[in-house]
Amino acid sequence: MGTLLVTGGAGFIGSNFVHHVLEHTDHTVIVLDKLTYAGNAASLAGLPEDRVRLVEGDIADAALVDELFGQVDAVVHYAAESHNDNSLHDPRPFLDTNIIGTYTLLEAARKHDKRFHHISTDEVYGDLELDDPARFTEDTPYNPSSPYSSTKAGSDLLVRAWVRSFGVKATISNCSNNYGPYQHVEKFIPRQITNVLRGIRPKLYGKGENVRDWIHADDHSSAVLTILDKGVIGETYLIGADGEKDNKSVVELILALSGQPTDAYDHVTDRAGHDMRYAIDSTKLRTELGWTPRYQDFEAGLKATIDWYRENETWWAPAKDGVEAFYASKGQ
Ligand code: NAD
Ligand code: TDX
Repeated sequence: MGTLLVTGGAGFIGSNFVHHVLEHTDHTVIVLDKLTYAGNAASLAGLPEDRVRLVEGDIADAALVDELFGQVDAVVHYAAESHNDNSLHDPRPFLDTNIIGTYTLLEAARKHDKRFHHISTDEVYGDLELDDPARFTEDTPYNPSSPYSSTKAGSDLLVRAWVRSFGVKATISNCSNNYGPYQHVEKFIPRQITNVLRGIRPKLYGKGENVRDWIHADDHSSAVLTILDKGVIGETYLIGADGEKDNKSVVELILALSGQPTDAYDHVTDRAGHDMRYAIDSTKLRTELGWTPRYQDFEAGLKATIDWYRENETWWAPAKDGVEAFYASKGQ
């Protein structure tokens, strides 16, 4: 039992992790979150106040970070600028948070000698061809495509350097695309679900052939707890649940599960530099640390996610119009 500092714990995956930790462990949690457009204190509503404290602040604020590292046993670092489309529009915040923010945390981990787990993405490996049987492994060379993924790649390399040069007790995980509750409506699955709920046609970039390897956010959380518990310092673990789907199939499934005709969507302008396919081989995590995902049925997980958005309109509605106006300005 101990206290975890969770950066970005008011975001999508971070808040799912906080819920998971409260349910499955005795840890207490301090969330450090800047509450950017992507952070939402409401994602932590209802959790016991004696076990979760939200501190509003920036991971690049060295004095605040230093103070908080003195109060915890370990740190799990989710905070990031996370959306590829935003990084194509305005890359600067991605450098500030993903690079300088991670650097600031690593310096505190070094000073306080605290266990540090860095959350990253499969996008650092670039993309795969549709007809390539290969999947990403921990040995795949880094080859990021977007300003977002290149700053995540940079942050991973900083972590590796701080382990090797300064002996920081860090691990890294690179996970595939997450879905589940509390995901911002700018992202693919919640955008299409809330479009259907609002009577707007879903928007598919390009032909919709691009493949993503979907994992439920709760499975990502259990994998991170496993790595915190049993991971070897200095190691990287890929997290994935064998959930490859092309975007067109996902839109069609959302429409079918919502009782709509499966062709009731629009093709819109493609994303610049759009990665074709991501696919994770998570053998190392499964065999060396004994992790397995719980959500094997994508259709059931997607249906539960659609139900969550239907029942939680007050959570997502304030962001919806602004997001759609932004996309409309880009023909998307
Ligand atoms: P998100 O955008 O939903 O949440 C990010 C959170 O970080 C928000 O609460 C935001 O307020 C906070 N934040 C941003 N800048 C900050 C700063 N300077 N200081 C403190 N807090 C700040 O993102 P997400 O989808 O939950 O992603 C979380 C992490 O998981 C990221 O590191 C991302 O790279 C990684 N990841 C995401 C996915 C995915 O499918 N979404 C997949 C693999 C890895
Ligand atoms: O309206 C849309 N239509 C569409 O076809 C949107 C928003 C997206 N797409 C496509 C683009 C991608 O091929 O859907 C796919 C998924 O898009 P996003 O939800 O933006 O995710 P992606 O770019 O794959 O990145 C996500 O997974 C890896 C997260 O946003 C990252 O933070 C994570 O690192």
